Amino acid sequence: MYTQSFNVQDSTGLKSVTPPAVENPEAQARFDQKIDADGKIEPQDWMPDGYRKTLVRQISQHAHSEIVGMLPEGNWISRAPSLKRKAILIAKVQDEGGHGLYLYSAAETLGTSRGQMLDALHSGKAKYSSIFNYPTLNWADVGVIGWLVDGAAISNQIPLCRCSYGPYARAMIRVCKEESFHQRQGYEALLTMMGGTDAQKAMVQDAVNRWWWKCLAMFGPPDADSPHSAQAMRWGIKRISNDDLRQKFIDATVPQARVLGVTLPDPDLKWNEERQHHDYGQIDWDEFWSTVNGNGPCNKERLATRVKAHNDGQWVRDAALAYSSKQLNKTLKDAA
Ligand code: FAQ
Repeated sequence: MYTQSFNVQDSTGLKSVTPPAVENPEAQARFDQKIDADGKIEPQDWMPDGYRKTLVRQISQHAHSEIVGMLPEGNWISRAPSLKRKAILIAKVQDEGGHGLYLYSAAETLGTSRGQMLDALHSGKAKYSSIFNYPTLNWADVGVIGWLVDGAAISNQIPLCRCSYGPYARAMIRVCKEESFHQRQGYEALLTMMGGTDAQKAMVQDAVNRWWWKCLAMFGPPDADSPHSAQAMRWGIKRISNDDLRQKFIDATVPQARVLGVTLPDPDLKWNEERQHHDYGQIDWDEFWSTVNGNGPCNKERLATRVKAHNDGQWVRDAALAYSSKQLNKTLKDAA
């Protein structure tokens, strides 16, 4: 359903960028050669400063998204409608926490510590996905997050399995396998509700109406307004542009909505025979930027919850450090 294929047109509308200054011509030539040959850059390899910074920015934002992304669904663990749904939801939320940890580890290989990344999140300097700043109002929202939010995340993340930076690409392979289970469990939960009462069906449609446009915005600004895309694609970090991924996601989701029996809330959504893609309506980019800049419905609550969880966990980090220093002292004493 969500493939590695390149069956989208080459992006032509990317914002143009000035190539970064060359810091070390010989090393740069070796780096360029590897990128052109579709090779992998590893932590010990020389890399341009801009490449390192772009990766730390993207991977840490991605890690923060996974961790903050635990919150909207986590709210529903104690209210899941059955033991089976509760067990599935606990496993899913736990997986998202694991994804955050692989990603922080991948970013650490670039020389930025987890403490620095978390400080940037907690002080509001670092971004995380806009989608996690909206509330989960009823149980259907949990299914819709699985189907649409995880579906959008997979569409974006599958090409990252071929990212030019080795540790990120390898982390993404496992993440995508788990996201695939997340998408399916959400879709299956919604299929069950759509076979239920009229009230359940209305609940699913209401959740789809509230989440659809927000999911389309997850892919980031249009190519023409995306400051990072052109260079990130030149470096083989991003493989498919924001607009092309958005299009792929829409084309994959329309038939799934039909099977489910819901209407996607866009009167302009229709198949375009000439383009062999669906046309779709206008995304509200003002709302997107307002949310990204901290003014969405749940931004303050999400950040406060993360900061509190981090502070409440200080004793665990202190205990782990005290234990490891005790072990080190013991080893040194035994060796003396
Ligand atoms: N939200 O030039 P571009 C998940 C920012 S994981 C907030 O296009 P880029 C799993 C962007 O950072 C979801 N900010 O930037 C899950 C940049 O700001 P900066 C997260 C956004 O990096 C499911 C500025 O706009 N996935 O859902 C957003 O080339 C269910 C300009 O944008 C990833 O992070 C946004 N939606 O492309 C968990 C995947 N879009 O840094 C729990 C990896 C853009 O200049 C439950 N990341 N911005 O201050 C990426 O692929 C890319 O970073 C993009 C953005 C595509 C997100």
